[in-house]
Amino acid sequence: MTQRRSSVFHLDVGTRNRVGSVGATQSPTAKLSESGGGIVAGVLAPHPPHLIYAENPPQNEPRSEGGWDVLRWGYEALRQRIRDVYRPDVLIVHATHWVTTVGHHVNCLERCQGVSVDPIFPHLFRYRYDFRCDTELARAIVAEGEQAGLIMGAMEHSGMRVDYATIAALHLLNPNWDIPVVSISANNNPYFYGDAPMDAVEKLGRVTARAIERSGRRAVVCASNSLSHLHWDVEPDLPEDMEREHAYNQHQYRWDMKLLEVIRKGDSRRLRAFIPEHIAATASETKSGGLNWMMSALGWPDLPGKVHAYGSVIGTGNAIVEWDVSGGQG
Ligand code: 2X7
Ligand code: FE2
Repeated sequence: MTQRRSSVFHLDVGTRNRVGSVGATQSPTAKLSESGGGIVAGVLAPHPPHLIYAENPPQNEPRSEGGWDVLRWGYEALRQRIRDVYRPDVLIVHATHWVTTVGHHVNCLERCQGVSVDPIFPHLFRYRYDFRCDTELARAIVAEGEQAGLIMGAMEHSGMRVDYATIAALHLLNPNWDIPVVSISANNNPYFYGDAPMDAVEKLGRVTARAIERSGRRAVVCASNSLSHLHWDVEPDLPEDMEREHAYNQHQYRWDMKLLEVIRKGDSRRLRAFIPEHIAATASETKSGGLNWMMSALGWPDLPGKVHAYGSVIGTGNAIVEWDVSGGQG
C-alpha cells in the first residue's frame, strides 16, 4: 500500500512548564458599549483542511467520501449560533498559519480573492475564496496597537495568498461568507514553546477589544487553533478512512481533556495558568497565541466554554468551543 508522507513540522513534547502570571478577570457578561459595539462571543475554531475536504463545498477542488463527521456537526451547531443568535457585523480571526516574524499584521484589503492551498495537504485543500474585509476596523486595530506600543503592520498587498488556517476556520464558521472579516497574523517569534511569554499577544487582544468597542461593531473573535499537535507523518491511501483516525496517543488525549475540563469549569485564572502547561505537554497549536489573544479580548471572563465537539484529525486534537459573552444581548 502506498503511504503518503507529510512534512509537517514536529516539535518535541518537552517538559518545560511555566505558570503564566494571572491578570484581572472580567465579568462573564461583558456589556456592549453605548454605540452598541463590542464582542458578543469568542470561539475556538480549529482549521484542519480535512474538515473542508470532507464537506465537499463547491469552492474546494478535491472531492471526498466524507469523514470527521462529529467535528463537522459541532461546527454546524456553532454556525447556527453565529447566524441566528450573535448576528455579528464582523468575524475577527487570529490566523495561526499567517506567520509574521516582525510584528502583528492585519489584513487591510477591501476584497480578497484567490486560491488557498494547504502546503502539506495540497491534495485535500485547494480552495477558491472571495470575501470582504472590514478595512475600517482593521485599520483601527493597527492604530490602537501602535498606540499601545505594539509593532503593527497594515497588510495591503493584493497578491498575498490567504493562508489555509484563515480560510478553513472562516468557511467552517460561516460558509456563506456574508459577514465581513478581519484577519490578524500570528507574530510567531516568541511563541514556539510553552514557556514563551504571551504578553504581547494578550495586549493585542485588549487592543482588539478596544477597537471593536469604538467601532460600534458586534464582533465574534475566533482563535483558529487545534489543540494537541503531534500527528501521523503518513496518510492512508484514502485520507478519509476513519478506521485509521484516532488520537496520536493517550498522553495527548488526556492533556486535551484536562484543558477542556478547565475550560468547561469557567475558571479563567486556572485556564490562563494551565495553557502553557498544556502547550509544553502536547505541542498544542495554541502556542501560536490565538487562544490567549481571544481570551484576553474577552477580558478573561469566568465563564464556562461550551464544547460543541472534540475529535482527532490525522492524530491532532481539535475542540470547537464557544464563549457567549453577549450577556443575553446575543
Ligand atoms: O493545520 C493543520 C492542523 N492544525 C491540524 C491538523 C491537520 C492539518 O493541518
Ligand atoms: Fe494548523
